[in-house]
This record gives sequence, structure tokens and C-alpha cells, in this order.
Amino acid sequence: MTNTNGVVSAALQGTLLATMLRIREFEEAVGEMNLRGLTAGSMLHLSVGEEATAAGIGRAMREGDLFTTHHRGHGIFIARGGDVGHMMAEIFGKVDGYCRGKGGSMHIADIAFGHMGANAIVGGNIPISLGGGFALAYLGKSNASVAFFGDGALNQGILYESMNMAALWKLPVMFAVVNNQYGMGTHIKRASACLRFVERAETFGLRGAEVDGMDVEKVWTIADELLTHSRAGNGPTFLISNTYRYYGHGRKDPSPYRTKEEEAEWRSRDPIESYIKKLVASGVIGESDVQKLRNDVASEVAAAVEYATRSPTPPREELYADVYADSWGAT
Ligand SMILES: Cc1ncc(C[n+]2csc(CCOP(=O)(O)OP(=O)(O)O)c2C)c(N)n1
Ligand SMILES: [Mg+2]
Repeated sequence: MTNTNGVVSAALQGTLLATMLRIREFEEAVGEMNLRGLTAGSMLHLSVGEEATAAGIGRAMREGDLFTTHHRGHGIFIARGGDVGHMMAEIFGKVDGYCRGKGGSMHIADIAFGHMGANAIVGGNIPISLGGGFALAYLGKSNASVAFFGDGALNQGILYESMNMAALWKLPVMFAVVNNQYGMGTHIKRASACLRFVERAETFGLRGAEVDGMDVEKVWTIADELLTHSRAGNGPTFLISNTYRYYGHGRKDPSPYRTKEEEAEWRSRDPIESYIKKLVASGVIGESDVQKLRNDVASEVAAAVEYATRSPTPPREELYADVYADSWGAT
């Protein structure tokens, strides 16, 4: 959806904005439900602030592409087309959820969307996406497999084993880092001796890039270029998108490890409000269109909460259903 000089089309601009607004509305609502004690489980990781990264990469992906996410994956799945009603029901632990209420916030997935799973083990999803890339190459498909993970996985050995194998076998894998600056309470500068992550990936033979993760068009443009590179059989890529999570590690974490000034500085670059300003100033969209979009996503998410509230909890007899495969395929 770019024209010949690389400018993002007006239709795509509208899609990117709507996607970010939908993610923000959903995440704020889920956070509210968590505070009211309506979500299942104790932990809830929100991606408010990270919308441009999810929307930029998610919308640059296309049908047939595969992906896995880390534990902060709601926004990414919404960007790939996840239904907010089934997502909300899953987070409420209800039968109409994507995993019939057994996965919860951290394990929402649906293979129909190419979503091979969200993973709570830091870095644990990376080799799964590597396997997805192997399958795509093996089957001769012109698609890519994307592993979304946080900066906390940047020093995990599995990342480097996976990057090596992906480069060695020229697999169509994108290693997509949602760098929100913190792994729980530890700033990236306190966890990494060297911050030149793109160079690390390039040393392994990957094509790498770093992007301002608060600018959705920049994220979309570089993601589109890197995914096109991999789909054409040129091997794996690495993209680090610099962003921020507005809430703490979990919704109830008050983030005592960072300053209010730092939070305010990132919030002043809000990916959604800055994009609205840009689109309105350039005449792509009017204030009333923006208000309509806001109203639409608000109704959509309110309906999702309603749907999740009405959905029943899974019956006791279902406790072990979908936990183990019926057959291992061996006799
Ligand atoms: C292997 C492993 N070590 C530690 C943890 C505990 N843990 C859960 S989330 C997290 C921080 C992850 O930070 P990051 O990857 O940057 O993702 P973010 O939470 O910032 O989105 C940690 C250390 C874990 N789940 N898995
Ligand atoms: Mg992080």
C-alpha cells in the first residue's frame, strides 16, 4: 500500500490509525476490568504506549505470515485481526474466549490467523517462530514468520541460537524486538553492556534495522521492506522498535524504578495523538472522522466487555479437554 516513492497511501494511514485506536481502547478497558477483579489470573501485561510497533509491523504482515508473541501480545493480535470479543472473553476466563478460557491474557492464540502462540517464558517463543520459518521455506511458501519479543530477551542464548540457524538456512524469519526500555524493573542500560543490537544481528548474517517505535509509518515502512526481503527468499531480518509501556510491568505495578519525568517525556510523544495531529494537519482526515473512529472503537470494545461478561465460565467436565492431544500419531 505504498506508492512508487515510498509514501504510505491514505487508505493505509486510516487503517494504521484505526488499528492503534482499537488497541488503546481495548487495553485501557482490559486494565479497568483487571482493577475491578473481573479478569482471570493475577497478572495482566498491557501494551498501552506500544501501539505503533504492533500496528506498524502487524499491518505490514499479510495473510499466510506466521507469528508468535511474548507475554505482552494483545495489541499485536489485534493488529493481525484478532476479534476483541473473543479476546476479552479469553481474558475473563470464559468459554467464548479464543482458548475456551483456559489460556487467559498471556496465552491468547488462534492458528487461523497464523498466530502460533503467546509465550510467558522470556524468549521462549523465538525458536517456535524459527520453526514456523523452517516450515514456510520447506513448503515453498512466499511468507514470513515473525517472533515478537521484548528487550528482556535480548541477552537470552536462545535468540542467538535461533538467529544463527535462521541465517545459516536462509529462513524467512523476522526477529521483532518490542523495546519498551524495561524488563520488569530493569532498564535496558542496566542489562546490556552494549546497546548496538542491530550490529549483533548483522554479525550473525541478518539484515537489521532500528526504528522509532512511536512513529507508526516509520515502523510500517521498515517492516514492509524487511518482510519483503524475507518473503523473496533472502533470509532472516532483525528489527528493534524503540517504544515505552505507559503502565508498569503488570497493570498494578506503580513503576517505582522509573521517574515521572521519564514517563511524561515518552507520553508527550504518544504514537496515536501525534499521528492524529499529523493526519489532520496534512488534510488526510478531519476532526469529525477522528471522533467517529474513537466512537466506533469505544462501542466495539464496550460490546466485547458485554460479550465476555455474558459468556459462561468453562464447565468442570472440560477441565482436561484441549490440554493433551487425543493422539500422538504413533501406535
Ligand atoms: C526465562 C524467564 N525468565 C524470567 C521470567 C520472568 N519475567 C517475566 S516477564 C519478564 C520481563 C520481560 O521483559 P521484556 O522481555 O522486555 O518484555 P516486557 O515485559 O517489557 O514487554 C521477566 C523477567 C520469565 N517469564 N521467563
Ligand atoms: Mg521490555
